Amino acid sequence: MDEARLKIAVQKVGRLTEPSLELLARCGLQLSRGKDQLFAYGENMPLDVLFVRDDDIPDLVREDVCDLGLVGLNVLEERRLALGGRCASLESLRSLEFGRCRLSLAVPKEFRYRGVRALAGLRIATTYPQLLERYLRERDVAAQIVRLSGSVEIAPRLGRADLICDLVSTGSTLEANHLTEVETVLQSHAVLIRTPLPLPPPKAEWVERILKRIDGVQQVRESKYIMLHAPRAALGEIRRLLPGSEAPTIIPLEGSTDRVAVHAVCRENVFWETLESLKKAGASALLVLPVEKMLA
Ligand code: PRT
Ligand code: ZN
Repeated sequence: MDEARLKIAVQKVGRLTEPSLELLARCGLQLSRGKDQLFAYGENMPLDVLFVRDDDIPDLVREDVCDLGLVGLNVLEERRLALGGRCASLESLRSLEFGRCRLSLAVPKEFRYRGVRALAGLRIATTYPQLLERYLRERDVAAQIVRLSGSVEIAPRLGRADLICDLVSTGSTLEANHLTEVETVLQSHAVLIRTPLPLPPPKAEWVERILKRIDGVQQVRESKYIMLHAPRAALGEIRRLLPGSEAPTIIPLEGSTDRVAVHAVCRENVFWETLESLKKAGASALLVLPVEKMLA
């Protein structure tokens, strides 16, 4: 493998695979091979993708096999805790908008939940023993942690635990297993992590470029470009109404002394209500466009 090229670890098959590849594609990366293989070559950037199990990503990055990784905060934090101080240098560069979920405590429907403190002496099944242990320790609760490698949601029914600590997104898995969510242990989302070792300048520069592009991608999701015509006298009110915009561009209109064109980037979604208010304030010829790319 070429040492001058960056390597990023991405989940091979799973919930993070598609959004991770989409993010990289939106950052401009064109990959030469399908995701079924272990490795994909970046054709237009010195960035290659290594497809692995998500649980391996923190160590691949920590051990400098990969320079970057896209992984759930839940997996990263669990590994950090398991390694103690040895993992402290594993730096999370960006919080990403995908992979949102929470690690929660959930009890069987018939369980009479009376707060965390009342869990002392009970058995809690989880695949996240470190995060659960920290949560319980911080609250001074002496419960027993039952470490499982999967199918946590059926542990209470099998008599292996009194309650569970598992990832939840929509809640339908809990519902299907007659469990009720009672506490959040960790709010999670995907993160971009980097090697703790310093990178040679060309690689470090590419990491900076990629970070800027990621910021751009994350910003444009909600951003809109808005164009309208307005009487000069209404500009104050119109600027006040434009959601999350910086200084707009004001352009004179040919053949008109009192009307101008206003162009602005709004870093929030523009709703119909906003357009209606703008119209009421005197705006006309309103146009809202999606923003494709943004570089601060
Ligand atoms: O093979 P590999 O080890 O790579 O995959 P995996 O099975 O460990 O991971 P995968 O693909 O299930 O999840 C990868 C990452 O996605 C997790 O580490 C989280 O960061 C994130 N994520 C987001 C989730 C969920 N949402 C999620 N809902 N991971 C798992 N779940 C599971 C949860 O464990 C439960 O079984 O989905 C079920 C609950 O979902 P709801 O929607 O019914 O609440
Ligand atoms: Zn996994």
